[in-house]
Amino acid sequence: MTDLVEWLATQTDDRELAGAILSMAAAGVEIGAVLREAPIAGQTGLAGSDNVQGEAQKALDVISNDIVLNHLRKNPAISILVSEELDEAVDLSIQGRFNIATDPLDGSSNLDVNVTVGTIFSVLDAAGGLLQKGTAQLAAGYVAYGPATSLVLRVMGDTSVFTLDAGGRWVQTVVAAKVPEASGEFAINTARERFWDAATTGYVKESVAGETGPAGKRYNMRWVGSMVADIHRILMRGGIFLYPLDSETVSKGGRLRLLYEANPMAWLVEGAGGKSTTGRKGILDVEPTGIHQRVPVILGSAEEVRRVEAWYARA
Ligand code: P6P
Repeated sequence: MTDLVEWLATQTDDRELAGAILSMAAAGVEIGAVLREAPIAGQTGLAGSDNVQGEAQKALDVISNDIVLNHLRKNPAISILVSEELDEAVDLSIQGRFNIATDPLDGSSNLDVNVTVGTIFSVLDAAGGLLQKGTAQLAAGYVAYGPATSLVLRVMGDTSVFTLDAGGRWVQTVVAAKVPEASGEFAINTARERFWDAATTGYVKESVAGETGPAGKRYNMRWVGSMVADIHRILMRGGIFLYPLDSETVSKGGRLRLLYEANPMAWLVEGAGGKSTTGRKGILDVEPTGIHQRVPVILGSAEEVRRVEAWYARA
């Protein structure tokens, strides 16, 4: 079976770009090992600090961020790190060619109940600075710490999936992920219904109306509350993920972050034939204004995303 190093050689001739990706993959291996033992080490609790978002940091958020920093500091090709866990961007190497934006441990509120969480990352050309549109990404990926430890990665071509084997080697298990065009599964936090706009309300109501409703088919709902887990399911079997703008998040621009959640996930989903939108425009076309900027996130099966876009067009 093909491994990560062999596959990267087929995706880019740029050895330093491959090296930047391998540094994040190596951080993922180390973070996964820490997570597997965390309940024993008593590390699933709070760190006693807040991140720039004002969210209480888990001890493992801080530990994961430190692991990423340690791996990137050792790679002279990495210029700047943007992390959800750090208020400011960190300068790592003056001659570095790449910037990395990462959420080192997304979904960490699920750690104490042993639900899949992940490390999300985006690779940008340092020459373009930090605030580049998602279309400018050179690569993006995530590590999903689940029953298996999976690395989902896209350079410029297909979105591929690797599984960590017992020897610590990333073995390719999906050559080219394909998000089915149609799906009968949506992922949204329905407890937020009272905050939804007309488009979100219309799309969900149409979906739950089932076979006799306007959508003409039965839907199921899944919401893990861990973006990596929800997106991985969609990449593997289709579906649509919605964290739309609502009356409570509108003042902040949304809930999820553009540089290190929305952009990398949109890059991966679109590389597998899916679609992404803020409701009004493609996520990858959003012009960033800040390193911790938030955006509405709707992505997954193209047919479903188009249905949501049609609701926004009517609104
Ligand atoms: P809610 C986790 O905190 C996260 O950032 C994403 O991983 C996840 O999709 C979302 O927030 C969950 O949000 O509204 O269910 O708490």
